[in-house]
Amino acid sequence: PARAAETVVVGSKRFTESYILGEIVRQALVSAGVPATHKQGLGNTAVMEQALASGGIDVYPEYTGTIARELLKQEGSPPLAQLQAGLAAKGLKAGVPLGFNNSYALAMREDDAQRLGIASLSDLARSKAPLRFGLSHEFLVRADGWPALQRAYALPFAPGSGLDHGLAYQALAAKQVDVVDAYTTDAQIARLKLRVLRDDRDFFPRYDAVLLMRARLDERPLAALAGRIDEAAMRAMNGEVEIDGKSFEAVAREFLARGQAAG
Ligand code: PBE
Repeated sequence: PARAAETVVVGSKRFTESYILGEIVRQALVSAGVPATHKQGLGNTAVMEQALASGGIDVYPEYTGTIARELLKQEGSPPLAQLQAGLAAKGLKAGVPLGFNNSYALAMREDDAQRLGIASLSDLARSKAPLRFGLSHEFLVRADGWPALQRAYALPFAPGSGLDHGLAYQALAAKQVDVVDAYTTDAQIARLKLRVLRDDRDFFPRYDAVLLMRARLDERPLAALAGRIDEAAMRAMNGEVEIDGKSFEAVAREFLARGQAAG
């Protein structure tokens, strides 16, 4: 008898967008006849890399800038093709560029930003206002995170202790903190009327969403996802979960159904 196809294990990081994309990947595989499960919200980048290395997962949604800085310790904004050699040395590959960039940025409440005249990170560095920072745990320690950003702009602030990314927005809304690290496709940016500060020294690389996977995984069943999600579409799906309260599963299912209809 034919052996049952091996189940592909999809992973996701611990924030809304990653859960949605992980669910899209799982459902796309199942639709293509590939059995797949989704281990949701496993942790930060280091945890995900470990899970791929140990075989705990086979694929998860990641971002080119994160692969460059965190996995490969590369500078600049290397395009996908330039990441493959370094990934291959780790038994990994990246593929299926989804079609959007999701960058780190610093954000403030729009009214504060206006009152203080802060539009860019250089403006922030010049500000004498006693701003309280609410930065996510991972941002505080990443190569493309706070320590290097503080040096690049000479930011005269102490960041305080780390917050969960979702809780940082709640703290900002409750005026417990004044500056957070945002992800630029977060639905909370518009919802909470935040201003994303311009990165006028081009500190952050591009963070194009891709799928990071074990080198031996057959990515062909996922190829149709390439280029299918632009920034507006990703922001809208993040909002369907965070603002409208839909499940990751439903948002993914509706996304894939739209693709079917479009042919
Ligand atoms: N991002 C933007 C980061 C966090 C900020 C989604 C590219 C990441 O998960 O690596």
